[in-house]
Amino acid sequence: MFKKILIANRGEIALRVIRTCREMGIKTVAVYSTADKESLHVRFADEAVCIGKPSSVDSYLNIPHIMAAAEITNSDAIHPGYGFLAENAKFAQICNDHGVKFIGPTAEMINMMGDKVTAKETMIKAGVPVVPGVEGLLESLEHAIQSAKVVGYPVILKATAGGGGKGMRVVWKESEMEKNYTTAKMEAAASFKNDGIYMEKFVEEPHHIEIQVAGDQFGTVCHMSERDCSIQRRHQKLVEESPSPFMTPELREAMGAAAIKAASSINYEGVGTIEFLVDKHRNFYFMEMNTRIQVEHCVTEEVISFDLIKEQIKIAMGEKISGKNYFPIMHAIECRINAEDPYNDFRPSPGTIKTLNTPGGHGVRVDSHVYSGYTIPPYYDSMIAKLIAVARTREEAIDTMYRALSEYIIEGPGIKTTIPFHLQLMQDENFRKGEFTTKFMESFKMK
Ligand code: MV4
Repeated sequence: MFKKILIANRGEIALRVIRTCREMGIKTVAVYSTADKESLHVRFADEAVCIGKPSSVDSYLNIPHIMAAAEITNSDAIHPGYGFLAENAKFAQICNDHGVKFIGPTAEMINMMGDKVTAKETMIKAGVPVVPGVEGLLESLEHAIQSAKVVGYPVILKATAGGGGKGMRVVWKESEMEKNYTTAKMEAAASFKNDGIYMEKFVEEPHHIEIQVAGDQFGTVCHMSERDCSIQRRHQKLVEESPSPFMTPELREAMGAAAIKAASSINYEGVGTIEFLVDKHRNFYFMEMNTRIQVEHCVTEEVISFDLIKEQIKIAMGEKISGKNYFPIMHAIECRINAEDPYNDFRPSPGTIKTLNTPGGHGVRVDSHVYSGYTIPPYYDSMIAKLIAVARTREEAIDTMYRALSEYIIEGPGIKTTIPFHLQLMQDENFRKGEFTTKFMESFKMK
């Protein structure tokens, strides 16, 4: 039904979407900033339109420029990828109002899940377990102090318009409430133009486990099992895997059912992710829903052998999904290769790649937009590749990953990457045992 899809993104995800479109016989339109003129997504798309200057606000976030590109190319649909406009309800609405199908949920669904307090209230109504706390927004400092007495310290303050960890504050005792409440509110106002904050019990040393879901336009929802994303640093994921080493068949059954309940409660259309915190007793709590394809979708694709981008496009075209759930038949691990220096606080280190050797062989997948001679622009995020290892067992997947990382050469003046970090992680005793929580990176030291 779609003849042509415009991809409102760049980098590896733009390439990823182009690849599936090719396989489906759908024409593609790349949009690009002047900084990305030489990018592979521009080269591999059937058509390409320059949409502005390097800065994201002038290009990949510029709705009028993107809509103009969709119009002049006669595109049927827009794939937003992740980041940029992927969870912008206004953009989704504008696309659909202009007769260009937004490949993703409706503006209403994005809004509902984008406001975390609304999302939590919706989940409570649907019977999905949420982190204990106070319902609704905090009305005042006095309200925060009284609420914390009920919830019990430690508590965490979060921005309702936030997500992904921005503007969060942990409060350990009452004497620390005032300064944390004030800074959380100020940060929320500055970052999201919305100073609404809410309170939860702070779950100590949780696992971050998310469930992939898909829903069609006819109300059918299924889940595709979990990804463990506990290896994060400053709320940036570094490694994701599926299945989670912390998972049990019973927990997967329960979390899968809760995720389906969550997505069904809003008649969710598209692929999405339900993020849960899981405590040491394997109690799980809804945290937020991501209404987009995620960076780490590849690990799910590999363990269930399924093209999630194809599924997104089919759902957007109005096809029905089967409704059966998917369970891992393989083990996959993804390492994010960023142009960052792991010996120097993961500081971004862009530059021009002079030497590139990409790993391959059995059980190796590389999703990347870089090539020898490519200049990593300083304007966007620093992820330059995703390296995914797939095997029948976790142990073998780690061995394959280590081998692949050892073959990976990315060199150029000033360029540092996260490869040395991943090599050390794959040899870490606790990681190999599958013993890690979201606190893991706080104590990880590079050798
Ligand atoms: C929490 C939490 C503990 N208790 N909420 C961080 C990202 C954002 N989505 C929510 N986050 C957390 N919320 C409660 N009630 C701990 C974190 C958290 C975290 C979560 C997932 C992965 C890494 C993390 C690192 C620090 C804190």
